[in-house]
Amino acid sequence: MRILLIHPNYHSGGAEIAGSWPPAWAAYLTGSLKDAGYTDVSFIDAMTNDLSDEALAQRIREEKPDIVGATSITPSIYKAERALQIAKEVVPGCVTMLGGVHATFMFKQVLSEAPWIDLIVRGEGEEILVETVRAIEAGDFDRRRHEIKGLAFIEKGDEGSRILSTEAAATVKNLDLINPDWSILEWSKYKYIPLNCRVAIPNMARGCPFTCSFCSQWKFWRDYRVRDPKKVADEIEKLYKDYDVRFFILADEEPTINRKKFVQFCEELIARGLPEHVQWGINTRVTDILRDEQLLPLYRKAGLIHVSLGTEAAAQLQLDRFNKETKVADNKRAIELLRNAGIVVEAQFIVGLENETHETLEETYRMAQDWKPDLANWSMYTPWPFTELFHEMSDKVEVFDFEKYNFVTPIMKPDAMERGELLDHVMNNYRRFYMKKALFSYPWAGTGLRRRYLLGCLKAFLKSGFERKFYDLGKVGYWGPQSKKKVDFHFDDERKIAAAQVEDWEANADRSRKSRTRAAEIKACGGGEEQMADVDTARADAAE
Ligand code: B12
Ligand code: SF4
Repeated sequence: MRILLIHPNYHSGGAEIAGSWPPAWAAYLTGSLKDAGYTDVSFIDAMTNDLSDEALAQRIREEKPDIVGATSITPSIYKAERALQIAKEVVPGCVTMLGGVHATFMFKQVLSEAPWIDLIVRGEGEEILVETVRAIEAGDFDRRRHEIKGLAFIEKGDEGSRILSTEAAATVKNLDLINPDWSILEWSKYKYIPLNCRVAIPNMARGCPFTCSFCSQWKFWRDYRVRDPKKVADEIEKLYKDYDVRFFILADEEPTINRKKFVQFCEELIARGLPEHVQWGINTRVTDILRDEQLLPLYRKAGLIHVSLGTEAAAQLQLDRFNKETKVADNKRAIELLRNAGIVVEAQFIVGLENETHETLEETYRMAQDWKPDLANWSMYTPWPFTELFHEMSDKVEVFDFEKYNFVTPIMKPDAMERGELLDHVMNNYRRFYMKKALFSYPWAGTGLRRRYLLGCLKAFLKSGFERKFYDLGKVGYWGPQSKKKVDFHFDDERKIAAAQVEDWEANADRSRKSRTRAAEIKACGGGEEQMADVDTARADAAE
């Protein structure tokens, strides 16, 4: 079996400004395939190599694959669909499959708009993929596909075609059994601009026990699982020794909730002397930082240099609407603690909901000044169609061109302003924030690594600004405040939610209404709280 994996060539002017990043999914899936005996695996990173459709077609033709798999997040979906269409065109007999968060939740949409995709893998890919490849190899996939959990596909029958999905597969229970194969990546291509070195994205924990209303990740990974910290340290050591990786971010949503394991991980890195060579970053929650005040020096000693905090909003009402379970005052304190520990801290704001005004945008800027993070980010609220918040406000979502669902394009139009004005105010926040940092903060941040890191971040910002890639400003034609009325986000109005997808949502809403009624009935007849899924229990499990 020749298996080819493709990372689609999608770009947007957000996180990419910090460099070119290696696709972890390809390493994790290749590792599982190889462990199962499928060693003929190759990988095309069309994104990093910026491959045109023609160049991609040529590469696929050369590979002559039996199976082609691509990944998808919401904004890369059309590029992923197209990559698989190209695969079918140049190698008509190959099996095409798609995985990733967007395909997982939107399989009805995807199979409606891209019927050339043979199957969708829903959820974590490692185990489902191996089972599927075995069935394809045995030649009985058409029969077995109904039995393999975690798939979706089009079934053609006498009465037409319909989209079917099998039962959801279980999550990978023992993450330590996955041996990612990092050798599948072309390492010379991956560079982290702030430290001018190679970068990797290993995974220590999967899942998040919180349930923020704007976020899809807790739904995707479901239960929280964490790897043996020693094994993660082995992996970091290998990445450093074999591939000269000197910076990594943990791919995790919530790496610190299990404090014991996180501390063990840090101690393991220190014991191996890795922090002398390798620095790293995480995304985490404000509440964990407050909890770990005393441990922050240890985290720094282990090489943790960058913490991105989901501070999200300047107003408590908005935090509550996001179901964030934090307080505005907590944000300021967490930032202060991280800075005192010598860790670079980044505050993330989500802006651009329907109730955004110039005053609320200004408030986020004032908060950024007051809290004093080293870096600040204003992400445009993006209504992932599989989140609570999307369904709550779906009558206000007008744009279904998923390619623009990327944190940098204003998908929602605030009631009080045009999208161009929103972009302009956000740019104004960035200009003022980073101008002050460049003049009065970064150059004077001591002489060590912290200063070098901050100046490196500034360089990445300036580079993307100069190339007009930041927030896709070049693409949308933004040239400063004078152009705010003329920017064009090039939304494709033809893109709509497919009928099959709408039916699926309606059926789900109906199911959850019924299950709520059932739960209420059980409670009313004395069943008690413990009969219902409990987020707090999940959190306690995660923290163990
Ligand atoms: C690292 C990262 C990046 C890196 C990308 C590195 C790379 N080249 O892959 C950088 C920093 C560049 C980046 C950029 C962006 N990112 Co990003 N990123 C992440 C992050 C933190 C980790 C991704 C990861 O590696 N996870 C670990 C791997 C193992 O998981 P996975 O990719 O989901 O793969 C598993 C399954 O999905 C499945 N699977 C996936 N693909 C396939 C394919 C097949 C064939 C099969 C069988 C299975 C399968 O199996 C895998 C193993 O179980 C996630 C959040 C998260 N924790 O996942 C956000 C995340 C993926 N990013 C997101 C976004 C929006 C973006 C940007 C658009 C933001 C921006 N404007 O900058 C850009 C888009 C970049 C691009 N051109 O594609 C969103 C996507 C949300 C959504 N609903 O689509 C996420 C989920 C963050 C969030 N909080 O919402 N990102
Ligand atoms: S804490 Fe982060 S990953 Fe978890 S649900 Fe909230 S936003 Fe998503």
